[in-house]
Amino acid sequence: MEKLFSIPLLPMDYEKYGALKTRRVLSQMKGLYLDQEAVEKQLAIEDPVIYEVYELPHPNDETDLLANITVLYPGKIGDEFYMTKGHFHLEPDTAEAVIGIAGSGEMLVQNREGVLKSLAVLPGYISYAGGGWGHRVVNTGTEQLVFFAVSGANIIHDYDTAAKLNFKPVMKGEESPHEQGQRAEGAIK
Ligand code: M6P
Ligand code: ZN
Repeated sequence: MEKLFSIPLLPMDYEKYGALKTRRVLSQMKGLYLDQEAVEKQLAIEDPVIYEVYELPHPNDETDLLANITVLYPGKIGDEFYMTKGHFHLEPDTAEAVIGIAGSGEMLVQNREGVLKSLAVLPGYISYAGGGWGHRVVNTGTEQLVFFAVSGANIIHDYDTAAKLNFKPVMKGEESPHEQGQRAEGAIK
């Protein structure tokens, strides 16, 4: 494959360019929500799509980049906003950068010692999580949250560590790490 491509971020017709679409529904991630009663109540009605990931075509080679666009739907399970599963990168534990395209949300980042911070996911923002920071994106708005994420092409997603740390889900009406002054904004530390 030629290691060259150029794709418009909008409109969201990435499949036309060979992107692989993966759909994540609530039943595939139900253990991650704190309010299990709300999960069961929702599943008894329907199993909603929480997010879709479009993986742009890339060679799975250590010299390349994994470039994904995620569409995270607005909504809540009980008081907890819709969110991605969240993961760490196993070796090579490389960084990930997220660029907001539409909507509003947060990237919660947590290291293996459990320190939790939050980065903005908004149009015009780039948020960078260095190696060692597990990450989960939460849609705190009322529109679709669309973001572009890029990391090393040969990363291995580690969902188990993230599930054990159980990134704190962000709840409506509750102070997020943003408001608690833990927002890692601006300076590169
Ligand atoms: C972003 C990237 C991907 C990830 C996706 C969904 O696009 O971080 O690597 O797969 O979000 O996140 P998760 O895999 O944690 O559900
Ligand atoms: Zn990642």
